Amino acid sequence: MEYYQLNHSNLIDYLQSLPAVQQRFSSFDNLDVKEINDGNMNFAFVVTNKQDPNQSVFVKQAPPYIKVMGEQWPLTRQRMTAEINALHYQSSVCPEMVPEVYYQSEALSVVIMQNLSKHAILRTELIQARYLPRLAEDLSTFLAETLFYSSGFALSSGDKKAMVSKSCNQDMCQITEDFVFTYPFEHHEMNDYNPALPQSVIDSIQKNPTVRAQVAEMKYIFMNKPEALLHGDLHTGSVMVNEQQTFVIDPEFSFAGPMGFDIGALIANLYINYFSHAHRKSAESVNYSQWLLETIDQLWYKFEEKFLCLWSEHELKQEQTFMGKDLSGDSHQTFRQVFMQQLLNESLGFAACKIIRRILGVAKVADFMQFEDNTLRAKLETQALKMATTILVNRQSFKNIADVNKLAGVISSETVFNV
Ligand code: SR1
Ligand code: MG
Repeated sequence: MEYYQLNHSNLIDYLQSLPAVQQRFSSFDNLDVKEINDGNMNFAFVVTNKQDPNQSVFVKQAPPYIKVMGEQWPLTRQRMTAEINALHYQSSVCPEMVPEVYYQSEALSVVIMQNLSKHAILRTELIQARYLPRLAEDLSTFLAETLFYSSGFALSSGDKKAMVSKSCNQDMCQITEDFVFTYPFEHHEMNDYNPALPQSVIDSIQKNPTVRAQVAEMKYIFMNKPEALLHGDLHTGSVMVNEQQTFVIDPEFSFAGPMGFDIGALIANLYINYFSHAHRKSAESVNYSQWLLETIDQLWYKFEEKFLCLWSEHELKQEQTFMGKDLSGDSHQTFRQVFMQQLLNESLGFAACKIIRRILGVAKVADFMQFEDNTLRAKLETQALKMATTILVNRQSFKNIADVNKLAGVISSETVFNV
């Protein structure tokens, strides 16, 4: 089938032609089509049976350009192939946290899936200071399962290499290389600075050789360490939640990369949200800020525990170990500790780059943009930038996440500049 764009007038006929979708609706006579304008890159629709709102599907189509920019910003449709590949992989290892795919077409770059009508975007919930008791538990499970089972600890050498070559998502990786690791750190025309952010604060990053060298190191790791099949854009806008369930959506940036990139993305966005709450003095805000730090702590420790557990269980089952027979009795333990420490350091390095790009780069986040007072926003951005540069430059010396949380607490209580 040749590619064509789905829209309000052809979508229902298209859905009705698909047996996998036919069974989702008792009738096609009274369907409501609602375009969802949240995303920047793709077209998305929710189609609902007006007579029974429980019957609904979510339709996502990648056009051969960036949706919000228009046709003059071409982008291959490879991202939908990557998303379909990732959704299948993620649901094979962690089915309870990935929306069910009903139908996919690489020719039309379309995926039709479960509509998460009872869930909300995590970023929005965090901005509204909602407590989510399952968050750390669920996200640590998602990270541990998706990262472990696509790593060289779980896959045979041949399967791992096949996974890497199948998961090249060149165009989206290029976007990340430019918009996360390059433009925010130079004076690029695409950057967008809060007018109230002092130039000295911007210069303390862009003109700081130590920071620039560390960012270059993170970019190099991003480009050269195909450790596992990543989600690739795991910020809090890629997670949907309610009090009972957590879903991870939107893996169009998926590729074989360093594990710390996914972990760091979540940590970064939780710290960004932390700085958006921690300046408030009410008891509710103090408690919520504390909950955010506990969530970050739990996310890392639960991830570490689950990842190590999957690793030992796998080796017991296979009766084969990654590093061969342990002659001294503690070589495995030593390697695992070194591995997890290195992963924590890389996660912190990536988290730092992700925080900085959301402040100096073009792609902003509502956690900070909700503040109409630019001076207040600049104060919070300055705190977050200080946090990011400190963890970036000292990432090797953090031995646990509790010390990173302590740093966040200290920075959020400092006066960063006179406002
Ligand atoms: C132009 S950069 C757009 C950003 O949005 C996506 O969510 C990715 O994070 C990407 O870097
Ligand atoms: Mg996205």
